[in-house]
Amino acid sequence: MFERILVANRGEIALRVIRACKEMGVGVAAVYSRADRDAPYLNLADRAICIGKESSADSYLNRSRIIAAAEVADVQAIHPGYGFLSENPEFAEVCRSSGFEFIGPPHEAIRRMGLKTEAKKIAAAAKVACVPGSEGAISSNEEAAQFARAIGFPVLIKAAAGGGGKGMRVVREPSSLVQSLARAKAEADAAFKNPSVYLEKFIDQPRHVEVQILADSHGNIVHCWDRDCSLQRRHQKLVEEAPAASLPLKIRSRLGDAAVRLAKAAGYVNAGTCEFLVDAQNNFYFIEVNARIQVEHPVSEEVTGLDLIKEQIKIAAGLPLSFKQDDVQVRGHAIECRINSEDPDKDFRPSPGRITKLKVPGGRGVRWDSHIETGYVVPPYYDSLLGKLIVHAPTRPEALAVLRRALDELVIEGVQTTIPLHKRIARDSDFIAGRVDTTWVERVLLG
Ligand code: MV4
Repeated sequence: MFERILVANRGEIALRVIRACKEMGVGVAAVYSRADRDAPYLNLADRAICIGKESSADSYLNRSRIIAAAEVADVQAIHPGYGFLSENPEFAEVCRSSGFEFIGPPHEAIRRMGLKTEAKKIAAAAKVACVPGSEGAISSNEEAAQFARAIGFPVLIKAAAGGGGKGMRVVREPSSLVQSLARAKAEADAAFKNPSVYLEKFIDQPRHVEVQILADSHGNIVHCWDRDCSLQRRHQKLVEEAPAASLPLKIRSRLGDAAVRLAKAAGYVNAGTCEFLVDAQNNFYFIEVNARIQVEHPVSEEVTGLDLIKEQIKIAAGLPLSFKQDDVQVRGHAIECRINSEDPDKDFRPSPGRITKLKVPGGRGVRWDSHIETGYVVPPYYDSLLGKLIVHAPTRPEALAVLRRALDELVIEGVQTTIPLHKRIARDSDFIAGRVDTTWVERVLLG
């Protein structure tokens, strides 16, 4: 096992990794930007190293500063958390060529999964159902028209280097295809420095279901079942739950098997997620792989009993998985609410500032993953996640009851938060009945 690792991230996920290291007896060094110098979690690390000014570009995205910090702290491995450099293949490569293990997939796998067209080709070869569309990037207007005619309108143009909803464009009729294609390519080039786009049939009001996988460096791969992440606003997830309540076990088993086949075919190692769209008839279609640990990993931890961060560290250290697929069983139901410092009344505008009062919920079935405390100042430079409220109970109705009372206990003053929105969701009859999809928040709740 590693003697010491570096956490190349901030906020709640930095604290999450620090906690895992302490429990494992692994030393841990943290990095911080000038904006985070007073962050309380830094005191829980063995040491903390300043890597630059407030802006992400000068700190958490600065590869050479992070490598320099790893050298100073004399660590053997680097955990990237999520966001920032977590899915940057060049960073993963630089870590390894500088003599540090990257706690994540091999850089080749990150690069392949970063191109959605590549990921889909691997999925198709592994007999994983994909959304009908172009096999690979579109090379001409004629080719686009042919595919669109074959699959039928509406179609969706997606950026090959995109993901997470960035660079998507719906085309409703043949007459607007050529212009939409030109605009999508220009946008993709500007956003991702890659003009490549592909085409998919537009799935109407899908649910978003994803499968957590763990792969060790000895060829063992398991899935850790599914999460439903359909509750989103502008591609920002609000609520996630495990298992996917609306799906029968049969479909969930097939999803898990598909994710494992895909991970095998991709040469995937470490923790990852296969994302699927599920239509109203429970047909599922693979869309992309997230080559990192995700914000919502705790709901899978709660229902499986696994510690996914510890598993990531053990895998990176070369240890084989200590369990088999049959050992990964789902117990009960877990729900996570992302608590952001945003103002739902002002179009979810970020609401940075000082936390003047904090009361954290507790009791049976409640987990609070957060780096904040009373007096903490939420900086304006980074994403606005304050913490994650995770509940776990034997059944979904019981988990909802725990969630409602935990949200009522949670008090955050000094900044605006998404707590009132979560209180509405947790009492909404559609949500309680599981009658939601990826369009529900904007179409019904906020519509
Ligand atoms: C789609 C789709 C409908 N049809 N693909 C958005 C995020 C990215 N991961 C994929 N996304 C979508 N792809 C086809 N062929 C609808 C979405 C989508 C969505 C997906 C997951 C979660 C929330 C979403 C919100 C709007 C659209």
